Amino acid sequence: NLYHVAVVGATGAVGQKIIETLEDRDFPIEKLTLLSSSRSAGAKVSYKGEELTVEEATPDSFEGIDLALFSAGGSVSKQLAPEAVKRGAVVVDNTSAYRMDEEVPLVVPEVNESDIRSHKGIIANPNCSTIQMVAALQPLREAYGLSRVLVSTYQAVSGAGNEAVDELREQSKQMLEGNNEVEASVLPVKGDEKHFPIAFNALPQIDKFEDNGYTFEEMKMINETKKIMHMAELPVSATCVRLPFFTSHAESVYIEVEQDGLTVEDLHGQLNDAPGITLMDDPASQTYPTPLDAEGKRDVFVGRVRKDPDHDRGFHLWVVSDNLLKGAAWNTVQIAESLVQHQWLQIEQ
Ligand code: 11C
Repeated sequence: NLYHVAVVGATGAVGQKIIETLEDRDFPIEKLTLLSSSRSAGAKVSYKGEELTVEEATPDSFEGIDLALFSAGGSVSKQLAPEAVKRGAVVVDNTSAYRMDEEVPLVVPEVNESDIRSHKGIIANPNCSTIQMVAALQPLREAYGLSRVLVSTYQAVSGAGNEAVDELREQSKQMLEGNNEVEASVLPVKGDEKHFPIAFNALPQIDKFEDNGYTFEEMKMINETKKIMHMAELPVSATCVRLPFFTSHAESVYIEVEQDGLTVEDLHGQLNDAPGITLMDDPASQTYPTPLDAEGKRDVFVGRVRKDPDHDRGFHLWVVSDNLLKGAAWNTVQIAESLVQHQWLQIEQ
């Protein structure tokens, strides 16, 4: 079967990667419709050697669409995803608009692929920093149980979109020329009251603050992890930090497992056999993944596996993945492939 697919947000950082990934995977497409806000309509994007014109997304754009991949911000998804579903499309949504909705499966295929089956038209793609962490934790949880997760992130600016990438580039140029009074108008988060330079800096704020003192990004890691892993009671806490590099998020993850007496080699064994995981861990040869290693790759890379010096069931991991691929476009296309493979596109409810 071939499908009529729409990409909503086709000119954005993630939308572009979705189009590239559909092409790389030779996704069974009969027709590809590229949609965006009116601001970007008219732009040309190439797909399989053809120049396609991006059109403005309206409710009627979804007539005849089988599968719509949304990545144009939460408000666009809130407004248009139900319109797409009404017209018979299945939506894979990359925004936070529906992730915590009980009716909407939140899916990382290596962890909970079968949740897709119960969709009612919308499947949510988790936050990038959550996806790579749960993909790495799943094989360990299956083998040894999991009783606690503490994570600190080191996140790339592309997670905040193309404007943040441009801001890092511009500030870096200016600072290297000796001008330290650089202008900041995007990071840490567009629309918040204050902005700080990201070049040669570290910003312990990703997204806005919630009333409990955590940022929304930190709360996403906490809440989404519990939902994806079906572990509502799992203790999870997060500190999310933005650093001045372009692509791939890195994470220092501390976990406590349920089984006693495990070794680093035991954990290596599980990670080596896990789908979508590449283990890069050999301190003797200085082997560990960095954001540059992960850039452009679909896997989640794990290294620096260590046993906690004071806790027999405590382990530390370093988890790195391309935030625009596994963290967004690739996970979205994986969900789309799963919908097609299992014939879950038809809504039976
Ligand atoms: C960042 N994790 O790096 C965010 C971007 O909820 O899909 C992903 C936003 C989302 O800024």
